[in-house]
Amino acid sequence: AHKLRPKELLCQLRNRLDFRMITATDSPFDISEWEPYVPKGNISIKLGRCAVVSSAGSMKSSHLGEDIDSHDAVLRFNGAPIKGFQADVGEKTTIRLVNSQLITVEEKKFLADPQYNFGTLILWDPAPYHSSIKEWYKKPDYNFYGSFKHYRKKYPKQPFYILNPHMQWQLWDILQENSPEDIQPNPPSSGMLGIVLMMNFCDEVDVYEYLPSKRQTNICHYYQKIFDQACTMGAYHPLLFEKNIIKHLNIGKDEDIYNYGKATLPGLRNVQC
Ligand code: NCC
Repeated sequence: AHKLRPKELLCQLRNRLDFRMITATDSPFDISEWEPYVPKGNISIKLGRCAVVSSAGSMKSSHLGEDIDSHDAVLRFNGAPIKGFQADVGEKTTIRLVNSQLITVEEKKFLADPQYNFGTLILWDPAPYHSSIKEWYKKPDYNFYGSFKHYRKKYPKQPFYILNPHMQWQLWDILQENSPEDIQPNPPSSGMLGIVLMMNFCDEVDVYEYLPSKRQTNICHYYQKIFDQACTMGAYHPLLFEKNIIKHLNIGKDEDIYNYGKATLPGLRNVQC
């Protein structure tokens, strides 16, 4: 497979990805049972300089907190904590992208831990390859409906969206087309989904410790003592291929990747296609 030039790749991302969130008019969410819980309209946020904070173990002792918080908006993933880690990961949270596994398997914690009450929540669930919303709804990877409704009932004022299931496979297709080998037939990681979402919302995106720095470690997360190389290189998710694409799109300096694990990506809004 031939790699597209960065510019062409950015246009593919801009033109082929459906960034919309599920709304109350999307069947089968258009029934009365869902009416109190599903947002009426799509997410509308326009942001300047943004940061995406990976959950990698190499965030630990990075002292990147201040740099991260200097951005207009910050995106974090799943259960990644702030408390006790401010110096390394900052404390601003504008968007938290959570997978359906987290909110179902860890529902109690999700409903009780105040760290989830900041900013906008966006949920995603692995869908069958290019399935319709209706097909996916019948067999979600994790049945998140109960937990989503419980959270919405408890915190009705907090914006909480569900990402449409088309995007993950539109993105997967672009990853496959631009990779030299067959990639895992599973959706991209939360990391990759969060990065492209921020590229859609923001003028510029700094991504931290997604491309590993000199601090690279087999410690999976900065907040847990679990050792697993697959966390950085990927097992279920085509993480290695995602990272190759992000490296290809980086407009920052290579030294910034080495020293800070920092890659800089242009927002999609300003790309001329
Ligand atoms: O671990 P996870 O990911 O929550 O991490 C968020 C994103 O950070 C990037 N990352 C993480 C660790 C690391 N060493 N290097 C990294 O680059 C990845 O881009 C990752 O996506 C997920 O993608 O949603 C994932 O979620 C966890 C888990 O479901 C949640 O943490 C909730 O408990 C998955 N772990 C397991 O299923 C055991 C993980 O595979 C993917």
